[in-house]
Amino acid sequence: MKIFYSDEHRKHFPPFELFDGGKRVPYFENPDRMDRILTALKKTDWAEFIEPTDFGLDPIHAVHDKAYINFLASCWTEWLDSDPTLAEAPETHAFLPATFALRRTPRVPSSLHGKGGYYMMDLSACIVEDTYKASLASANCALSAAEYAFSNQQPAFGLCRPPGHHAGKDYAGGYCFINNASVAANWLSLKGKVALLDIDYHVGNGTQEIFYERNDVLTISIHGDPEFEYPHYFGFADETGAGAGLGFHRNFPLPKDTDDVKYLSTLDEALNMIKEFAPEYLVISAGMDIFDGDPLGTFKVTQNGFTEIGKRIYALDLPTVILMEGGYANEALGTNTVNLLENFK
Ligand code: SP5
Ligand code: ZN
Repeated sequence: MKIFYSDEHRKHFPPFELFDGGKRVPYFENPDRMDRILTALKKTDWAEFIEPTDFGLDPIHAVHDKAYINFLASCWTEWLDSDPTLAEAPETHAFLPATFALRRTPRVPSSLHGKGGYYMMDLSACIVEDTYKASLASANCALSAAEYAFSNQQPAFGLCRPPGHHAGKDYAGGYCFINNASVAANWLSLKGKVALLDIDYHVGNGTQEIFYERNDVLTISIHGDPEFEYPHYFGFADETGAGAGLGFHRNFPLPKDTDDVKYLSTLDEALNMIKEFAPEYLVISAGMDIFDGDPLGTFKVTQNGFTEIGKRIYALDLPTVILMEGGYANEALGTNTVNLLENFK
């Protein structure tokens, strides 16, 4: 199986994030996650690693607001230039907003810190020197996998970091800056109908927003119920799309302790919707944080559960682009990823 991967992500390693209640903790979405997956994939006899191609900014601007992408590009240097005390130890800092544009005022602020609160949803999408570079490389992994799936009508895996599904048209959040899966799905939508299934433990709120009024890309997310889980404001069952997109979005919010049996029966429902939609391409936002023991999740999906999930998705028999999203039980990430992918080898 072709695996699109770039080492560019390594320097995106913020020294901390702010957790529930403002607790300062080490950054959960760390480069070690990729190392665990790389090690496990290299032990198989079917993983073939390929550097992504550079698709430029057009396919990213097709999904994201240009001014937001400009903010990502310039935020770090603008911040450093504005505050000489940062230069003494820049690696100990990460840019986060101290104010938030509550319920989205329409005016885009002109100041850096105003923009921070306008373009960021939470305190986990910390920006450091190479965040933008890493995010572009991650999006290129997704686009390269999509192009491979299109040209060869074969599955491909984008080992993307940072992840993408929480990033909206004009905001970062939840470790995500560019919505890799949406960029890939939008690129594929020019070739044919696309279904995008998000199995990350957290709702793919960015993806939901980006395609909410479209009927050419069916989006489905299975996740921890926002009644109790991050990101709290999206992912409810009654959000089903709007305008032309009405009926083309579906959320499956699930309770704590969801196990293999419950998860797989929900997955079957989602897969049936996809069959009925009859897409030409399938994109999977593959988060591993549904795993029993993930520090950011509450589900109880087992390592065999991942094999079974992969098997059922594979049975749809579609050119499938699988893209890495979350997953923070680092010791288990390699096995879980291999288990999901080996069905497609
Ligand atoms: C891509 C992805 O999986 N992003 C997830 C971002 C989650 N950030 C939320 C932080 C809130 C954590 N609450 C954890 C409670 C642990 N007991
Ligand atoms: Zn997640």
